[in-house]
Amino acid sequence: MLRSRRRSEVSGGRRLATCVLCEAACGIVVDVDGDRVASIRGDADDPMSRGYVCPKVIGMRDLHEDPDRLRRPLVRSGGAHREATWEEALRVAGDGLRRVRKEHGADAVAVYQGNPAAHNLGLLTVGQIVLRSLGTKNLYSASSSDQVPQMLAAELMFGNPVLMPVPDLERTGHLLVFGANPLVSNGSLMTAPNMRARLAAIRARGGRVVVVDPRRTETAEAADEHVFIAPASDPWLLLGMLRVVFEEGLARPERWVDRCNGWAELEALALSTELAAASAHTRVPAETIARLARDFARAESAAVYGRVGICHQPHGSLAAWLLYALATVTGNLDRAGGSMFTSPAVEVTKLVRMLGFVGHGRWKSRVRGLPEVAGELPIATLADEIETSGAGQVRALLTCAGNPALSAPNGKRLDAALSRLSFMVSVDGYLNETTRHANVILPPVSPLERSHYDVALNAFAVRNFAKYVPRPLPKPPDGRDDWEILLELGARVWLDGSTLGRAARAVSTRFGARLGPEAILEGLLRGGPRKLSLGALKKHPSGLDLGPLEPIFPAALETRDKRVALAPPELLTEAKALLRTPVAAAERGFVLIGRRHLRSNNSWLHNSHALIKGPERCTLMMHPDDAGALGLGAGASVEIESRVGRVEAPLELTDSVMRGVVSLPHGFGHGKAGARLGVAARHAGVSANDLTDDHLLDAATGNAAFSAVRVEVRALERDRPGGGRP
Ligand SMILES: Nc1nc2c(c(=O)[nH]1)N[C@H]1C(S)=C(S)[C@@H](COP(=O)(O)OP(=O)(O)OC[C@H]3O[C@@H](n4cnc5c(=O)[nH]c(N)nc54)[C@H](O)[C@@H]3O)O[C@H]1N2
Ligand SMILES: Nc1nc2c(c(=O)[nH]1)N[C@H]1C(S)=C(S)[C@@H](COP(=O)(O)OP(=O)(O)OC[C@H]3O[C@@H](n4cnc5c(=O)[nH]c(N)nc54)[C@H](O)[C@@H]3O)O[C@H]1N2
Ligand code: SF4
Ligand SMILES: [Mo]
Repeated sequence: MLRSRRRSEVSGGRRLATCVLCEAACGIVVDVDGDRVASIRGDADDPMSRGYVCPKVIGMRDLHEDPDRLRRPLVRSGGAHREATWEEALRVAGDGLRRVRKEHGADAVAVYQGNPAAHNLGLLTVGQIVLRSLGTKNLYSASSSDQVPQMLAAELMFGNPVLMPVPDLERTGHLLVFGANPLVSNGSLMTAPNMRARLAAIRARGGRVVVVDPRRTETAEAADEHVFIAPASDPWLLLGMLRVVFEEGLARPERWVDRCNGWAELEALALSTELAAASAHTRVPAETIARLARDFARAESAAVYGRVGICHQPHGSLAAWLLYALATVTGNLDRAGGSMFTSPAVEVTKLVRMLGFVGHGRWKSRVRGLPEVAGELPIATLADEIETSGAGQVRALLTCAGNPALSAPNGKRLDAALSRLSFMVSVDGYLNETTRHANVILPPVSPLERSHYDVALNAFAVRNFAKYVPRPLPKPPDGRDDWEILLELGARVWLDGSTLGRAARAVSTRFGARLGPEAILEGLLRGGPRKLSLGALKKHPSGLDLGPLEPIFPAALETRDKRVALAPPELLTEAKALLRTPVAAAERGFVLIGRRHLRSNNSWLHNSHALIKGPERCTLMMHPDDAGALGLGAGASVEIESRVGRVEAPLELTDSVMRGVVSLPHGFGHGKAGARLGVAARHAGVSANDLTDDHLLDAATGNAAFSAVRVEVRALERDRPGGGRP
């Protein structure tokens, strides 16, 4: 009876929602049949995605229905995890963290937040407040294996780390892409569903799309031009282009020169760049560098866009800065068709200022002295902080929506370090490579069971847009949102189990729950520039179009003098030093780069059969001529070795990677003991981050320089002539 009533409540349901699996944030229609998801399709009324969805959208259903997804908390006892009630799990988790904090201080408890936190309303509001108020210097996130170089450049130039320009795709006449593959990633720091159609539209109106990448990617194939570049050399290419811009009088000072500091310093730096040296470092012919510059500067309007490929470099912050500088000096910053800034309904710039994100270098990591950026330390040094004894040593860890054992540089070392922690808690829906080390795993509801507003992503949309969706499916009776878990856990860490502590906890959780993400969102919307409200948004269940991007400077500039800092001193100094570095003599081996797959998302979603099936993906791509020189044939298995580790993978020969470069996707390396990922374990692959180096970092931020790792590749011993194992 009860069951049939519940069924009828949701049966025949058609729910509007947002796909949270990538930054495109497509509008979806979820057809519900009983308590099962019958189908998911694109929402034609969503003003941003207009019915578009990619093949990955099926992950929203598979994730929801995955039998391996945890519905109840797990507590480790002995060597294995067992199910526990929420009361028990939260008590054990709270007691464990509080004990370490009390005995060893706030810094002894580290926090790591992963990528999906950026797609989660509760984690971006209540979650951030709780985690930041733990008062630990040991805050880490996936940002330092991703975008902090771009955040630093934005903060230094424009005054706020989230004031990052996005390409005005709807109007641009020329799109120059560095180190991004939006046809596969579906765009990042650029919410723009259906990139294939958007690129085609630019070309159809006579515009040009150019891609600079060490691999001829899916995006490069769809562009007018692809330029191979030696990995980690983008600052050289950008300096070369800037030289041509200034030397040939292609700069457009009229709009920006009076609103910038450092124009002359940037010009002098650019003019001191030798094109021949830029060419030698990048392996891009000097004529090509000059032509790229001319095409960009002479275009009616031009937008330059760069993503993880430019951040994963030892001079990633230089690359990010020079990219924004190129937009500025060619007159394309904050101008229709150029690199513009979104005006979101929630002022994320204010929110991050409130949360303490604005700033860098205010403190340093204990062991390696690496700088904080936006209040966080580089994930590359978490293992050092766990392994190195002394005051301030990390002894406990709280992870939330992250899988650093697979995603962090030198993941194998971090994986081993996790097993040495005295206590660990994970807020995550899976027992995976990271959470298997946790004493307690606290699983949130599935994305289809929670409400959503893209607080972060809306701030990087190529059109102004706002959309709120209530929970598409009812919350299961025993289910908890991420933010509820963190709020309750936070209360237990701050307050002990005494009667007074219990009473205070009850009040704080009840009060906090009343506040909740919706109440915070309501405040942010009403206090925002558009004075919206949840009520107003609910009248537009497919989303509210707020119009094309508009110029926002100088009013929105957050630098003290309201001017763009075109030559931030610390980056200028680093660039001058870079210009003095000679071209390295030909080194043995290869440079390793990564790649993403349309049907995947970092390390997760590999547990969906529909998404993972098909040919083996965790292959090492190599140019056929390089393979020939090594005597390696197609189908061979190879061992790949770096300073930090060694893995084996099947070889895939393709001339889409440049010579001297090999590519291995990250996010594999499943099948570890203690994890519970039935499907993924059958497609285990190896982890690229067992090769990447926790000592190869962006100089200014400590961001992982994944694209600068050198590896040796050789035939597996057992495949070598005369090899073989007894
Ligand atoms: N070699 C190499 N390494 C890389 C990269 C690369 O290009 N090359 N890319 C880097 C980049 S850009 C990133 S962002 C990082 C990602 O690094 P991470 O965020 O650490 O890793 P993910 O694989 O995204 O893991 C996401 C975790 O969140 C959980 N999860 C999913 N949704 C939710 C939710 O709603 N709530 C909670 N609580 N948990 C959830 C999943 O179960 C999974 O455990 O990897 C980085 N690592
Ligand atoms: N399907 C799918 N979508 C995803 C993800 C996923 O794993 N799968 N991950 C999500 C996440 S967390 C993020 S951050 C975004 C990332 O979004 P993107 O940045 O668009 O993702 P990538 O495909 O890693 O693109 C980076 C490109 O940089 C190139 N590259 C590597 N090194 C260099 C270099 O030194 N210079 C230059 N110029 N190029 C270089 C690589 O060959 C690659 O083509 O994607 C998101 N979307
Ligand atoms: S592009 Fe695909 S994965 Fe990304 S939001 Fe849209 S449907 Fe979801
Ligand atoms: Mo990312």
